[in-house]
Amino acid sequence: AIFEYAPAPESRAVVDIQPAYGLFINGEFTDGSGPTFKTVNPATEEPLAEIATATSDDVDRAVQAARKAFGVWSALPGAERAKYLFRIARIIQERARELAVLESLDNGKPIRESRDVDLPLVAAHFFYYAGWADKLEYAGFGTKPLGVAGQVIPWNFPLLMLAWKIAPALACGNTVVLKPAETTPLSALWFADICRQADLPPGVVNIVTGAGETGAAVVAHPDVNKVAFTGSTEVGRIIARTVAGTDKKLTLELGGKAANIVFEDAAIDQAVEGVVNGIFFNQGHVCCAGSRLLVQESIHDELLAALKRRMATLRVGDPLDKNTDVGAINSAAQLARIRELSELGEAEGAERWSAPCELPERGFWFAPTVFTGVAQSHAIARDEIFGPVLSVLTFRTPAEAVEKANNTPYGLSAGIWTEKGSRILWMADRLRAGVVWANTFNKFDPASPFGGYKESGYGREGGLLGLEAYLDV
Ligand code: TXE
Repeated sequence: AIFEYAPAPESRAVVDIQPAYGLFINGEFTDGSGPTFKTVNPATEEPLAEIATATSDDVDRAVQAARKAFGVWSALPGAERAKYLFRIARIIQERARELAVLESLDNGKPIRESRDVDLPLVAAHFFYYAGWADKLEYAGFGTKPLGVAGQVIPWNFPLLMLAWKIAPALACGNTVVLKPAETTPLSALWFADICRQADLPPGVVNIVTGAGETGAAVVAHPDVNKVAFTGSTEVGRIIARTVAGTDKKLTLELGGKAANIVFEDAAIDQAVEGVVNGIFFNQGHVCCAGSRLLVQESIHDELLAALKRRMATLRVGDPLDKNTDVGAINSAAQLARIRELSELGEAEGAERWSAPCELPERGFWFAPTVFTGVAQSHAIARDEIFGPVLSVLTFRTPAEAVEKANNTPYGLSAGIWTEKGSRILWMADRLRAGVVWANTFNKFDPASPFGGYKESGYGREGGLLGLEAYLDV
């Protein structure tokens, strides 16, 4: 077995969380110069730890450390860099249980997901890019790294987004200054500890915590050669403006409003599972979430009845209970946004149905919800809700499905459910989305490039193409 789990990782005792954490610069934890802030367990609202804020001076220290380390790291033979990455991957596997509990505490996601999805994928990304480190000449993008990569990541998959960013950067010989999201900084700090455990040379990976200003300081630093961002489209635009006119390379992975398209010939039970996974996985805090269900008119009632029956069986609650399907919303701010858009959905005339479930009194919670009778003009059909809320629209023909699916400024992902192979290919050709799944959803693999069209961003992460973002072509 790759992973050895104890039977019930429901106790936080497997994770030793200290009262306070500093920044990780040049291989050491150091104080930040800004005011500290608390990271909170979203399932209980209890504080987990006090976190440092990196000011622009602190960011400068981190970038200088990364700059100095770049000379050493980029000069190593690829096979040597690979050894470090393999070592990191193995330590992640060894510490998977601890990391899974930590991630669920800080983020609110069900332990079943952090244990079975996030952590295995995190390790897989390091293994995958470790394998490329000594084979870059075969990738076709050249072998020259860019320098210091400034990376800013969101809170929905804290450690996995870190892996997507750091693994390819290091494999190509770059060094890194990474800023995790302010609501989920812990697993990045644990990763810093793993870098020490792996004897990674100091300065190759630096972690600076803080809010948006810290991220802005990383992006704007003149000695940063490459910026990689995952987050909101709004902040993506700000970053694109900051980087414009400089020699920095930029990749952006932004929002989405994916259509999950179910045809009348689909295997209904399988499609229902895919729709549920598409929108309720990780509480819907997923950029590629299947947040719009496009269902062929002839099976609308049947599918909706089956979907509601299935939604009623979802267990919402304690993220550390291994039977939980849907955990806590990551923050009060995100909960407010989900509530606001859901209320707008009702006000605009869509019909709301929420799964009957008892939500805990403390913490940030939202019941799995579906809206029917949604029009394309409704806000819940256009805006990214980033929560466990599904908007249902109907179509009659494949052409109408394509038109509706593409009627969004986003273009990150889409799903097709049909038994007809030729229809899958016909649809996939016409859907303006970076990822198209057929008879499955939310499937990830480090060998497969991921990224968006249109306002979902540019550049690809993962796979061979993921190397391009970190090499001078
Ligand atoms: O995102 P932000 P927020 C979407 C989702 C969500 C909305 C708001 O719809 O409801 O965005 O979430 C850092 N310069 N997504 O406010 O602000 C910030 O500190 C540099 C989709 O959390 O974009 C954090 O580390 N960095 C998405 C990161 O950007 C800045 C995932 C993301 O936060 C910055 C998250 C600045 N000016 C939200 N301002 C996805 N694509 O998966 C903030 N940050």
